[in-house]
Amino acid sequence: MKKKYIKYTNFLDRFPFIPIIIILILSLILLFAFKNKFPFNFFSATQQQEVESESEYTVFITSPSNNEIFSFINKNETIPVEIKAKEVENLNYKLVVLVNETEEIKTFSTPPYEFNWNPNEAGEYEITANLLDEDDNVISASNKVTFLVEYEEETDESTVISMDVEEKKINALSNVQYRTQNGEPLFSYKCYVPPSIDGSMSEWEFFEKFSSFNPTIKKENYSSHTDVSGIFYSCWDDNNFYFAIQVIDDVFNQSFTGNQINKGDSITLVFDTELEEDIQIPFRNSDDFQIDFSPGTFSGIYAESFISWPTGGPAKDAVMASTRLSNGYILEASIPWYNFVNYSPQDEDVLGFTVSIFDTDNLESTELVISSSTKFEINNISTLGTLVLIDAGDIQQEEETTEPSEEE
Ligand SMILES: [Ca+2]
Ligand SMILES: [Ca+2]
Ligand SMILES: [Ca+2]
Ligand SMILES: [Ca+2]
Repeated sequence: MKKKYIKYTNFLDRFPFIPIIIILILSLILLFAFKNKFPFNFFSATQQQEVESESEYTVFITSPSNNEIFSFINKNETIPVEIKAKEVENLNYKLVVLVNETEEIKTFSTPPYEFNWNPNEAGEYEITANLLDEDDNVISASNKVTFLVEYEEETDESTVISMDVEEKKINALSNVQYRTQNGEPLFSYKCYVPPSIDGSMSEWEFFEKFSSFNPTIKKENYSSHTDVSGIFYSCWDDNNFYFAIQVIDDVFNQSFTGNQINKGDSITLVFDTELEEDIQIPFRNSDDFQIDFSPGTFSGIYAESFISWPTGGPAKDAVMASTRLSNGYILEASIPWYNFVNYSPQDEDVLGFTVSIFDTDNLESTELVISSSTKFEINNISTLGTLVLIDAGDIQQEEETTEPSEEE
């Protein structure tokens, strides 16, 4: 038998790699078609995409970025808005920034087109910017940027020690005039055991915590709690006023001493020890005290205090300790009451009081101040908030015995 030979073998049999190449080319074409339709980040570097799209717009929002999530802890925090506009030659044009298409949040007539916007409510927002001519016709519209704002639940759980103490607080405030318009009063409990001034906050959990600081001086610079925020505790006994503050600050900058402390990262306490008598007087007198505190440099210069009103000089026999943290610092201090001339503390005393955190990051002097009162101005006593001294019994002792083990 003779086998039947196929004289000419199939073209593909001779070159078996050709179909593979065709498949590869087809898949590449498909990939590029898909990529143009769905320009996901994993197909190309994000950076490149942004540059490409920016060039398509005359007005382009560079901050916030699309799909950015802002996790805020207080209602003062803001969104940094930055817009780039090119070829705006007509001086009568204006740039209007809109949220959710209709709400105008800012109008610019000249660059730079930068500001901080306070959303004040959680939610998803869309921001756009329009370049308008004299007759409010839209000359150019920007890209649309969507972002999310969320607020962590603020847990300023004012430690209810007992109903008696709550009654004492109400009682202390019912008989006096104080500046309700400058914010809620702070309460300072009597300490039966003085806190150890060691730069550690461990013993302060028994005392009332304050963290709702408000931007006051240069407040237009306020953006977020990571720039500057704080947790403040205080207590008192017959000898001293004590406080501890944990400051969150992204850039630590303090190289000043003495009466220049406030130019760097620092704390300032202002007391008016005759609040009721002076309630109509905005300027400082001899019963008002401003004490500035520096945590030091953590490399050579120690923590220090400076009474910048009414005297000028370190607080006598004040003890301070500070600790550098990766995102800020702790300052703890005791100040003998004899620095407060003609004043000695009594249960249920109501004082004018504000604690302020001065923040300097990259400039030569103060960039922002946040305060416990809603307003604060150096020299203006009428901007002070309120501090109430309360003898709530030995709360340190009680807490230790009633809550033996909090952690499992
Ligand atoms: Ca301590
Ligand atoms: Ca800062
Ligand atoms: Ca006064
Ligand atoms: Ca700083």
